[in-house]
Amino acid sequence: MKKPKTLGVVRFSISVPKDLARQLDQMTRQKGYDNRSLAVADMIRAQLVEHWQKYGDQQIAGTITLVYDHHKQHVQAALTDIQHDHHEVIISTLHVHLDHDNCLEVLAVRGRAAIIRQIADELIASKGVKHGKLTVTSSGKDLAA
Ligand code: NI
Repeated sequence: MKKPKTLGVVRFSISVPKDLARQLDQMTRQKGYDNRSLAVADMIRAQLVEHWQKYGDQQIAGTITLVYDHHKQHVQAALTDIQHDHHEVIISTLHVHLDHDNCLEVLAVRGRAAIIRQIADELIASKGVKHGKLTVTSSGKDLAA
């Protein structure tokens, strides 16, 4: 196993209510972290990814999930048009025929946060799309391990 890096580590103390600390320790154990610091570091990373998604324009990666009825007029053509317009950001797609009417499409995306939000909004707002969701993660480049 890789030795944990100690170089470049910053140690700081925070004060939280006793019950909150107890709940943190409980979650740390339940999630299988070796210690509180590892759990808190992951929580910080999760918050950073969420923050960048909302406010920043970092390179992010993620998935756009869509459910639509392919019988609805033009929905498939409209979705394909949008995907071709952004082929440099949409790096992979998965299409599943859920049943006779419904399709599930999952698009893997990577690019600037603002562009990805815009593409997701456009796809989700397309006529015929019943449900859509953008899930964002980090491209890994800006996030310290
Ligand atoms: Ni289908």
